[in-house]
Amino acid sequence: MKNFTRRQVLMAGGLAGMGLAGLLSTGCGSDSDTGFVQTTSVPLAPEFDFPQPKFVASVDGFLDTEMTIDFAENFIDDFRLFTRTYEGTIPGPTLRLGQGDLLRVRQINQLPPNEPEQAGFTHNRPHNLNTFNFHSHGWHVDPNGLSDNTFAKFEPGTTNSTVIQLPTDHHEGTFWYHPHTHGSAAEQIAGGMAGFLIVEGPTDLVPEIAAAREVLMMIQNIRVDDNGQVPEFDSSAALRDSDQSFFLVNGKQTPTLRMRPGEVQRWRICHGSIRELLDLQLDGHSLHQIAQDGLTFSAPTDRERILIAPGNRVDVMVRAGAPGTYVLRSIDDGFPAPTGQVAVDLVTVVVEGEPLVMDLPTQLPGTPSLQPITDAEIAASTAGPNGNGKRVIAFVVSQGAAGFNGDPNFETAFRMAGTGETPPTTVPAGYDPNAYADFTQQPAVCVIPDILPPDSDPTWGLFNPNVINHTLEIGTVEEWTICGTDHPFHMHINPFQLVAINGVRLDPPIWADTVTPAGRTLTIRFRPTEFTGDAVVHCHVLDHEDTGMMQKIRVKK
Ligand SMILES: [Cu+2]
Repeated sequence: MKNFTRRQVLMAGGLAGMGLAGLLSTGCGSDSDTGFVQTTSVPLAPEFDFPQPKFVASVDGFLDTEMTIDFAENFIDDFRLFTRTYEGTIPGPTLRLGQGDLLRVRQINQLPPNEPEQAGFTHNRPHNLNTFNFHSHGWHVDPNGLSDNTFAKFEPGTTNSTVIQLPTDHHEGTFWYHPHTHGSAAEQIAGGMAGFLIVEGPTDLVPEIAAAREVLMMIQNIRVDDNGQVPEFDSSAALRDSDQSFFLVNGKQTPTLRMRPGEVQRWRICHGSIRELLDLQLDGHSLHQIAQDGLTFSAPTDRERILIAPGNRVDVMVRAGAPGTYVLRSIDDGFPAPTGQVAVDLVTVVVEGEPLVMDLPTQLPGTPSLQPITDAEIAASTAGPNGNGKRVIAFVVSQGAAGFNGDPNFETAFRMAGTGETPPTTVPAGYDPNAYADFTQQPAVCVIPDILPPDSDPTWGLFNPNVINHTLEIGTVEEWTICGTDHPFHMHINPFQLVAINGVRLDPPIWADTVTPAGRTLTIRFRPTEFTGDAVVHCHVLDHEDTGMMQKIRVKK
């Protein structure tokens, strides 16, 4: 650990009576047990009983931990869940590290053997639901070997280690881990398999942030049948009458968070779910956003509402107003997209007790490891199949695709198309890749036939692990247009800069790793750095990803 982290400052400042060894041990502890996040002498909320995930933290630059993955019982009031979990809990334990730290997670797969593959098996269907791997969502790390390897398979009855070296200049902030095996991610995450990855760093040392209580909020949409078990999803992952959908925050339904009037807290919010957009707002309060997807801004941005897709994280500072009861909720008023958002109460915030005087931060360290990508660089780029640094990504939904495998549960196909060096299979009649490379007519570039001709290859545009859809080169820059649909776009390994929405420039652009078009056309720019190897881009509606809405990228030197 080269840079100071808040934990080091804590250590330097002494932890009277707290027992440093116990505090920083790799055993699990809860925040309320250890006071780990209590970094200030200011008396905060009178009773802080908000549920927080258990955590493990690195010691001397190394976090070595072990997790057992098995079915476990958890309860929402009297309703019994029986789902795949990390360590038996929803969410799994939080893993806290510093920049430059090494993470090793031994994962013991105690799940039962997978169901045998049925006749007519295709890998773009839910399958091998008890096989998983470990994805460090948002981390800029090696995608190969034991590291953030999306193609690894941890089979039932085996123990596997994930070993990830964080670069010393790695962006600090709020990230999350979850399984990412094609065919089983949605069912596993819908049952609760997700946990925070926190990378500590300079943002934690901003005085107003260091003084604020840190509150983790893992939002999970648990989708189960009436027996509390995750069903095998069909192509719409639709809920049947007997199914249940719960939005939990740290494993609880609408838990209560107490604040004192004037108290400032730092909330790390993660949408650790498989689908649905959340349009966050807190009654009567502004959300002072300091980071998106773990990437710290250079100054806070005041937001009345923040639209997040599954996979997104937002860090916000909140200053409690007058005593009273408020709700952190997601609203659905049909904006910006007519569909996709969900209205749900997430956290009840009770403001009570003696007032406090606390300040909001005005300056932030930004994310120095990310260099903005200029118009001139894009204009000069010769990267990609068109030789101009530009590509189009189109999410294509073939609804009721006639003859699509003849499977009534999967009559809708979720495809990714647009610019591609190697279209996976026969290009269907009427599809001209060059027709979608005209960047002067947005969003017309995104017009792609919904329903394919009957004689087209039904696997066209579906994930094929043997095909590299996009070859990227270290150090080059690219600009991609993500077409206006409802599918959140996530790129592994390298964050990107969202520079325009519907062709209108954002000032300033926003770094992210997941964006939601919500019916809009998005323009992103990125620069692959440091890590070569294979990874993926995909729709972060994870049942879409499992059924084929994913492409393989290869980063070369
Ligand atoms: Cu999708």
